[in-house]
Amino acid sequence: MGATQTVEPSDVLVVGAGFAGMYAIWKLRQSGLRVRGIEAGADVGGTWYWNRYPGARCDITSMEYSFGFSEALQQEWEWTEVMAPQPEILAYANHVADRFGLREHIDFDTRVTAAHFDEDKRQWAVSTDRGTTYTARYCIMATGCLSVPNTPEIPGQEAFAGEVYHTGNWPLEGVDFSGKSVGIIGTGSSGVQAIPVIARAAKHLTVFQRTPNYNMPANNAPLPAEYRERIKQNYAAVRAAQRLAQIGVSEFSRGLGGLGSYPEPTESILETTPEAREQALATYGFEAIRRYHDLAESPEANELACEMFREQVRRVIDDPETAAGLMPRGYPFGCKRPVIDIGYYETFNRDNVTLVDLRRGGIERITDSGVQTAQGSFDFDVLVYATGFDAMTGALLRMDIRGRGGRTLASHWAHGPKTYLGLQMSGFPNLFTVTGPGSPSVLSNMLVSIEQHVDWISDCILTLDQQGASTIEPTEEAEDDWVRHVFEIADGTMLTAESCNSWYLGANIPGKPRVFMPYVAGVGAYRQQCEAIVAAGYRGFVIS
Ligand code: FAD
Ligand code: N01
Repeated sequence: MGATQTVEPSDVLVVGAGFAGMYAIWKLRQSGLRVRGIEAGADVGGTWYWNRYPGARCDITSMEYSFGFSEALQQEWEWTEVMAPQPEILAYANHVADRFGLREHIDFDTRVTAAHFDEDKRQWAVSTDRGTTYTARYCIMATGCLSVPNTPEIPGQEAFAGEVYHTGNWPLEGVDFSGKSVGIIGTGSSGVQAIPVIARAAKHLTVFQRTPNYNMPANNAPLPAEYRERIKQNYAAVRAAQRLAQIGVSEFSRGLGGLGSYPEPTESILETTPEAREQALATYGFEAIRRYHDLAESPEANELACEMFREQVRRVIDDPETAAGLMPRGYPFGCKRPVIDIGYYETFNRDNVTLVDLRRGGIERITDSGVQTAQGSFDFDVLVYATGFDAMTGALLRMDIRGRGGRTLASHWAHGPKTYLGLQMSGFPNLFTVTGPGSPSVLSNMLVSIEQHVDWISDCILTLDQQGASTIEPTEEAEDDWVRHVFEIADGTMLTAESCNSWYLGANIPGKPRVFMPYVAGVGAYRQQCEAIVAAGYRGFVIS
């Protein structure tokens, strides 16, 4: 594999030092295993290390988007906002690394380029861009679902003479926008978070929007000390509830003060009158459509809600043409990951912000001074790509991963990702993925899913060691059945609608197979299946 230096063997290699890799290193070391972490970045934090763009923050309550494995940790850490900003989440990651002494077990600034399974030695050989080769019995890919920024290929890209940034790979030292004109491409979660903040800092901001979203207000706020204490006192119950909840967020946040929560969906929109809908809009604004429980049940119900949403855009935006440009159309509410915002729509009422609705004429090329579209050219000093990620499979497929018989992961996944439980692939023994495709993953509170996967993997490795076994991998049949199951339960829902071009489906990357990747049954139901499979002697796996 062209390596020049071999590192001392480990029991387990962990690739990636975001929350998944950090927890995996801690957990497996608790069991006395020799563990080595390898991370492309210069420090821990993963998502929160790379995504330093202005406005970045989580969109679920931080009291829940945090580790539950250590009572001392969750009692000592003080979140200051309902949804913590990126610097605070990164500080938390650093605190976890310091507290549990993780850094000494991680090689930073090191990117894994290949991982090959040696069938004779029954071990993985992992090579890196530093020319090092690591070997281990087990390899855990904690490489992240949203860790490969996507920069779309647009003609003329290299010609732009100003500064260029991507939200998913933001400079450590930050960016000074003062006195500068800025163009931003993309209005997904990253763009929607960054746009209001950049608009306040820059001389002028031009927003290139291809698809408007159904954005919801974040309802962020400073975290009252009393609320924080109540959650802390109830943490055991909060964590237990998360593990069984549909998306890994407990009802406690709502019960304990209603912070960061949405209205309960208690009504049928199909049974409302126009007057009742008007009343709901007047009372709840954009969140009015959260009140209805039947939006997923029929296209008619969904479209009624979408029309309410557009009406609210009309009311909030001063300029009718800009309002029309911000109105989502032609795809259902709920088919993409919900986007939460803080003052996004109001930003378009500022004098220094211009919306370019690309539905009226798309981007043709990037020039030395800006962007040329079919509706005119726009010049600026700084270009920001908020164009998302090659999600879920991107980080794994960028490595040359080879299992039994030299079979590549790229060929195994040629028609879309195939896994058993999102944890393992047939023909790739002792290789594990954390929050891999085929698990609830990005449809859940990721910290809850990360802890569940790492615990499962850790138990699995210890079980093998106790049995004196050396390899585990799923059967092809179990993998095929799981892939079919994952597809079947998503099929027919809004998530897979023809009109939906979400990254869940890989639709944001040209040429990527259109396959719905996460598992929609929910965190609790999935956990129960994982546990039942273990209880049945690792049903669907071959242990040898
Ligand atoms: P990551 O944090 O992505 O870490 C993976 C690490 O692997 C990275 O550091 C990367 O450098 C490294 N790596 C990848 N490939 C290689 C390689 N070949 N060699 C070496 N190292 C490699 N989820 C939620 O549940 N709630 C939220 O509110 C939320 N907000 C988010 C906001 C943003 C801006 C983004 C981008 C994502 C958000 N997510 C959220 C999802 C988030 O990715 C997860 O919550 C979580 O942080 C993922 O942790 P991870 O360790 O699995 O992956
Ligand atoms: O990426 P996205 P993101 N020309 O793929 C546009 C998590 N996250 O980084 O919709 C013009 O959602 C693209 O347009 P379209 C969260 O899971 C969470 O924003 O394809 N435009 C879209 O508008 C999230 O879902 C938070 O038509 C182009 C945008 O770029 C995930 O990360 C914050 C284009 C990409 O949106 C990804 O979010 C941030 C082109 N050629 C991220 N190519 C929280 O708040 C792409 N676009 C927790």
